[in-house]
Amino acid sequence: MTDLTRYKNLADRAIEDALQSLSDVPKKLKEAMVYATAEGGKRVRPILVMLSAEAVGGSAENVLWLAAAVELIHSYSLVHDDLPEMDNDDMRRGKPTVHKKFGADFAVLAGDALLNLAFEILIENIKSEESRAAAYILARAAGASGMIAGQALDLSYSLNGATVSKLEKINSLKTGKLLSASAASGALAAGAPPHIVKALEEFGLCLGLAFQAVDDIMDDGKKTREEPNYLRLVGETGGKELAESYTRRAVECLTSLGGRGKALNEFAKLLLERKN
Ligand code: GRG
Repeated sequence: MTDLTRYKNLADRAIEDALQSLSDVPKKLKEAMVYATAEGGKRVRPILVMLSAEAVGGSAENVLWLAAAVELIHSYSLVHDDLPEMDNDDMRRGKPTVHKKFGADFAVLAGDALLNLAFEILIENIKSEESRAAAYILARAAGASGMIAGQALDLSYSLNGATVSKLEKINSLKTGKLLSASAASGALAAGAPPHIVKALEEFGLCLGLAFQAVDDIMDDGKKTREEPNYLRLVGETGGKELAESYTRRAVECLTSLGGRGKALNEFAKLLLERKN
């Protein structure tokens, strides 16, 4: 089993460095940004970037810029998602949400600034055609036809008329896009050929669907809004079965990588079994 500690530490340090390198940031804004990104996050997306790069013969260190950028985007999305106007959550990662600690005004600003920092990192690291394409994949995935589209559809989706296939569509945007872009951009920046990038993109998408199904099951009863999720639509057993089947689909996408897909395969199974 691949030891993921090294990848998590690399991601933690890259995010810390990115935040520390910021100058002339008002104190409370910086504190909110650090708070939103520090401890507690599993760093799933950065790990996926690094494992995908290694699976195609690249190095984790060389894609740290992508790893940091995707985690900053993910962190901003959580800060905004927790706001009263969205999911209205008081707690995240076992501590008060950013708006509970710093106020909604600073939570909005901290989220904006994290997203902007991600783009600064991406632009600074565009040094080749591959890195440009990798940065673009991430930018598109986070945008109005990607993660934000998923969030928009999610907000207007009610239990009335909900189906698994509609839910799949929303989740593939809301959660799948960023995971898919993590895998594809990591591989692309490491020089993978188009058919491998495509396979990893599909891997990330299926992984995202599995990830969201597991998340829904774990979130049981914590949601304030009666939104459709796998638990409400198909129950705990049905949700687990779906998560398993999405994971199987994800793992099948790794066939073309042969033995080099082992760490990604193990990672997919670890995410399926996770308890937080
Ligand atoms: C633009 C106003 C505005 C808001 C953006 C786009 C968006 C809000 C939110 C994204 C949607 C979202 C929060 C999807 C949920 C994905 C998910 C399962 C998050 C939890 O991810 P983990 O478990 O979190 O990786 P950790 O804490 O480990 O980092």
